[in-house]
Amino acid sequence: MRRCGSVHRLPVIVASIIFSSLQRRLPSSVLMTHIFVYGTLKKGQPNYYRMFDSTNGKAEFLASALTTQKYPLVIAGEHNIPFLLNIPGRGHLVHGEIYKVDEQMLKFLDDFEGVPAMYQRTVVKLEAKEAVGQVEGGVTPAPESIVEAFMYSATSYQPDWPSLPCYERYDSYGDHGLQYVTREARQ
Ligand code: PCA
Repeated sequence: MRRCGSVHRLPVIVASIIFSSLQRRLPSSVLMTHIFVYGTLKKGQPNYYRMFDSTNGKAEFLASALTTQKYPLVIAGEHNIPFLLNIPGRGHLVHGEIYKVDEQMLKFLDDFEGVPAMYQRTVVKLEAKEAVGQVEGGVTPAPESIVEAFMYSATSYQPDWPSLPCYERYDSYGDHGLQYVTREARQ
């Protein structure tokens, strides 16, 4: 009787043990991801602090940026939530910020943004603006360079959302009077 099945599996098992122990040793910079935020996660906006709560993970500002295509950025629903609608060519070039985040922060943000029910994490092409020079553990994109990052766009939307006023730069405290209702303030 041949029992070579288990013999052949042995190198695979050994390799996967070595690989998983190596993975645990990889510096977190290897698992960093770029994310473009355009709404309440931006500097000065109501959820910004969540990106700098170390219990959520790690985030580093890299650069301000502008989408290379127009999108409608609307404020919708009873809680005045900003949503970028995945309808390229409508609305404005949208201003936001690129951050480098670790895996833990990415998981936190996916959860916080209600992926996939409320937002979906999609890839967007951006033009980097003012860079802040060298940052810890990485290099900022050169001004005017084209970079890609993840962003949270609306998973789906109500039929009237595309005809809502749209903004090129989100500000919860803007003239529109549609201040974001924080999670804590919701009934
Ligand atoms: N949070 C994400 C998507 C919209 C929002 O309020 C962001 O700031 O990009």
